[in-house]
Order: sequence, then structure tokens, then C-alpha cells
Amino acid sequence: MSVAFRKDGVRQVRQSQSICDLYTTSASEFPQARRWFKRIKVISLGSKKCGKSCLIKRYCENKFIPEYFATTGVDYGVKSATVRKERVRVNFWDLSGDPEHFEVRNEFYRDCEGAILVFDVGDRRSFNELSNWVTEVKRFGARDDILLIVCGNKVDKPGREVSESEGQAWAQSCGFTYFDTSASTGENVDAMFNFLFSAAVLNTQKC
Ligand SMILES: Nc1nc2c(ncn2[C@@H]2O[C@H](COP(=O)(O)OP(=O)(O)OP(=O)(O)O)[C@@H](O)[C@H]2O)c(=O)[nH]1
Ligand SMILES: [Mg+2]
Repeated sequence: MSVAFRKDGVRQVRQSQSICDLYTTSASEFPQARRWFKRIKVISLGSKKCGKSCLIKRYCENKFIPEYFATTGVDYGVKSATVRKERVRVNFWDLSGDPEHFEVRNEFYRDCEGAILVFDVGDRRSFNELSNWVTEVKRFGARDDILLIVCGNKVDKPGREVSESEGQAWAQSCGFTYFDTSASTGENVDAMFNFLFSAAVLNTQKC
């Protein structure tokens, strides 16, 4: 993971494909950053190539990159969000779906408020593997009240193998919320993350 500074003072972290610019360390934004009252830690889970990094990139930068750059272990990014009229700092830990990086990613499961649990709607195997991700995250220290949002991603592509109703039924059976998403067109990406942040903030208020 490398850190670089742009001319305007914005710090950027780069590892394979960067997911977000780190606006919080910009000198001009620092006073605003100090007013943020909450931090949320969000991780991404799901089989490799299902679109986890692209969903985060779409949300943070409103960009989509069609080429595949596998996440090597983990990428990190910070983004501000407004939830219920309050500023919230979201720390994204974008994890690799590759079984080879199992030992790296399982260090990041503790103390997360939320996770996106992603599968590719054109790849049934990635859907079938969802329950393994839930088992892994719970086994390696995730909080009992972690919010898991299931994303059936790549809905823009032809050749869908898992329908919205099937995805929704699985999510519902586990007590999770489901969204059909596309990092390519941006469909439902903001709605999904805004829902996650809002629910996570509500959860922290219960504590
Ligand atoms: N058509 C389409 N392609 C997508 C979408 N999301 C991701 N992709 C493509 O799918 C490939 C994998 O996307 P990534 O976001 O890198 O996948 P990942 O889940 O982060 O993969 P790992 O880091 O290896 O775990 C890339 O070529 C993306 O451009 C989408 O919504 N629609
Ligand atoms: Mg990735």
C-alpha cells in the first residue's frame, strides 16, 4: 500500500487499484474533519472478481474501470458521508476475495459496523459461496450485530444466473437486506451505501 500527496494536498493511498481519495487529510478540509462525530468501519466480502472494489470506487469517485485489477490482500480508503444530517467518516477496508489472501483479510473482521456481501448475478458459484463468507467473518471475530448488505452485482450484464427474487429470498432468510446493483451503471450503488451507513449509525446509537 503506498501513500502519495496530490498537488492540492489530498492524500491518496494506492495499492493495485485505489478505491478512494483520502479527503480527510486535506489541509482545507481538516477543520470539517474534526467536526465529524462518528466513524464507521465497512468491509467488503465476496468471491474474487464479483465487483467489490468497483462498487466502492463507484460510490467514492463515481467512476468505473472495466479492466480487472485484483485486490492484493486489502485496500483502504476514507470517505465522508452525511447521515441524518450529520457528518460521518466511513473507513472502507476493501478485501480480496481470493482464497490465497485469507490470512490477510481475516485480520480485518473485528469491530466493523457493516459489510457489503457481494456476488455476481451472472455467476451462480459466487452466490453459492455467500454462506461461506458469513461463516468466515463470524468465525474471525466480527461483531454479532454487524450489518451485512447483500449486493447482487453486475445487473447490467446479459446472462443473469441468479434472479433478484432468489437473491432477496436468501438475504431475507439470513436477516440481511438485499440490493441489485451495478458498479458499471451506478444502479442502486448510492442507495445501497446510504442504507448501510444509516443503519450502521442507528445501530451505534443503540449501544
Ligand atoms: N459489467 C459489469 N462489470 C463489473 C461490475 N462490477 C465489476 N465489474 C468488473 O468485474 C471485474 C472485477 O471487479 P472488481 O471490483 O475488481 O472485483 P473484486 O470483487 O474486487 O475482485 P477481488 O479484488 O479479486 O476480490 C472488473 O473487470 C470490473 O470491471 C458491474 O457492475 N458490471
Ligand atoms: Mg477487489
